[in-house]
Amino acid sequence: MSSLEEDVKRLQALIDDSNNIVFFGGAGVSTESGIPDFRSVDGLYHQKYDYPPEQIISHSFFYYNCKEFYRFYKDKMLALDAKPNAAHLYLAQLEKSGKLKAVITQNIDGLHQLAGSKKVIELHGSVHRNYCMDCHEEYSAQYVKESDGIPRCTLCNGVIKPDVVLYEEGLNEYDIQHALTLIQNADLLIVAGTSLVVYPAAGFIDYFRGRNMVLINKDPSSADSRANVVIHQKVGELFSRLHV
Ligand code: CNA
Repeated sequence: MSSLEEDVKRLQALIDDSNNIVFFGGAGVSTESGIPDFRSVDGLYHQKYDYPPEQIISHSFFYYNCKEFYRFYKDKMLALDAKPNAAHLYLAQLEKSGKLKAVITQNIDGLHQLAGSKKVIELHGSVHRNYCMDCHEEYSAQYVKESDGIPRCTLCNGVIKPDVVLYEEGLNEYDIQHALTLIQNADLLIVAGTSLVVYPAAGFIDYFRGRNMVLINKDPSSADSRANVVIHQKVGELFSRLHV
C-alpha cells in the first residue's frame, strides 16, 4: 500500500492538471463527521436490529410499519449535530476556484451544503426536506427528530415523509440526466466513500469518458477494478492535506 504522502501527491497532481472535475461520493464521505455508513465493519449493516436496515428504509416498510421506520430513521439517520469534515470543506473550496463542476452524492445528510458547496446533486434526497403526504406542507428535520413517534402535520394531521429515496423508490429523472451529463463531460472523476453496490447510482460512473477516474475508499473492495487510480485512505484525512 502506498503512503498517505504519496497518495496526496498523486491526487494533488491530478487536481492541478484538470479544470473539469466532478466528485461522486457516498456514505464514507461523512463517517469522519460521525455518521455511520452502511457497509463498513462498524456500519449500520453490522449492527443488530429487529429487521435488516435495507428492509426498514424501504417504501413498503414505511407504509406498513411507519412507527418502526421512524424509530430507526430518527435514531440512526438523523444526525443533526454532525458537522462537515475536511472532505466536505475542501470540495466547497474547489468549487469556488472553478475547477470542481459539481458534487454528486448518494448521501442524504446535507453536509456538502453546510460546508458551502452550491452545486450539489442529491441522488437519494435529503433529510432536510420533509413534507406532509396529504397537504404537502413542508417541515424541518428538527421537527421530525423531535416529534413523538410518527411525525404528523400540524395543519391536517397527515403523515410526514422525508424527501429521501427509499429502497423500492425511483430516483428523480432530472437529477439522473443532470448527473450523467456532468460525468460524461468531466475530465477527472473523483469517486469516494462508496462501495458502489447501490444501483442505479453505482452505474453512473460507467458514463465517464474523461482521462482519470480516482477511487478513494478506506478499504480495498471489488469496486477497485472500476477506476484507473485507486487510493486506500480516509477521504477526510487525505483531503485535509490538499490545496486548491
Ligand atoms: P456504503 O455501502 O456504506 O459504503 C461506504 C464505503 O465508504 C465503504 O466502501 C467504506 O469502506 C468507505 N468508507 C467509510 N469511511 C470512509 C472514509 N472515512 N474514507 C474513505 N472511505 C470510507 O455506502 P454507499 O454510499 O456506497 O451506499 C449508498 C447508500 C448509503 C446511499 O443510499 C446512502 O443514502 C446511504 N447512507 C447515507 C448516509 C449519509 O447520508 N451520511 C449514511 C449511511 C448510509
